[in-house]
Amino acid sequence: MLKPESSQVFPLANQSYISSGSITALKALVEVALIAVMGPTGSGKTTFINSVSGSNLRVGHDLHSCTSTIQVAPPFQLDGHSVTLIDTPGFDDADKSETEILTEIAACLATTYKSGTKLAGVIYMHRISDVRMGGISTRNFKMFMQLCSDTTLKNVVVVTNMWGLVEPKVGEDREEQLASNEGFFKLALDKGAQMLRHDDGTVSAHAILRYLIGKQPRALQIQRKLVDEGKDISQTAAAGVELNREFAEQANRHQDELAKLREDMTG
Ligand SMILES: Nc1nc2c(ncn2[C@@H]2O[C@H](COP(=O)(O)OP(=O)(O)OP(=O)(O)O)[C@@H](O)[C@H]2O)c(=O)[nH]1
Ligand SMILES: [Mg+2]
Repeated sequence: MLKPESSQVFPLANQSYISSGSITALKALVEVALIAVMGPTGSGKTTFINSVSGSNLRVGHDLHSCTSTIQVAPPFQLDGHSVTLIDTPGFDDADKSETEILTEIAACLATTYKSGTKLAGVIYMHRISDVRMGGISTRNFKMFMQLCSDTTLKNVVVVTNMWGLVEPKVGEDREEQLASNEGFFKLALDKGAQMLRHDDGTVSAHAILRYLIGKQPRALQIQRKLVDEGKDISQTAAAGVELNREFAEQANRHQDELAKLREDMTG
């Protein structure tokens, strides 16, 4: 009677039977979830990332912006997913212009998309302790919205944090205003974005991440424009808003200088 070769009967027991292709396939069984965290400077993006990923990225405790370049936290496991969080600088960074920040974020998003990884979602942090949704906050959110598109808003969570700094009733009233005012988050929520609370602990942070990792990963508008359509950053809607403003500011500065020159010449 023929004895079967042990390696044929138990092929996987033999190391040489596990090809590099199989290893890649096995690795793919662990779902990869890439999530970007955005929001104004000081809104708690890095603190949130450190609390769930166990990383030790630098957190700012003074008035100056802290995270000035994009940083990627080491991956961690959650519900069978390997979660990687991308920390971003706020568009209102103290040291860089909105155009510079936009270019950096866009380049990072384009690189990950080119490598075949779509975003499971995007978190937009907002401090519920903010007394006003002022010009800077509104502008930050507008820039953020330009990066997404209506179809990807389903993969967006507006996270309110710093609840411990406000009376619960005050926070709830603000949350209601933020959700119902078209100048704030209402339009995004109407199109599928979700608003969730984060209370400093990992329980709420995990709930937020679980909501996103269960979603079908999608490409953001800026990724499709830059990679699929081969456009330059200056040809995207996000850059359009920003560059128009910078040009307008430049024109105003030149007008002022011209007026001063005329005054000097006639006076
Ligand atoms: N009470 C409270 N404080 C927080 C929370 N999250 C962050 N902070 C504090 O807020 C400050 C700013 O936090 P960061 O995590 O550096 O904020 P950031 O959004 O990364 O800021 P930039 O890197 O400048 O864009 C720090 O002093 C944190 O300790 C929170 O959920 N509750
Ligand atoms: Mg930071």
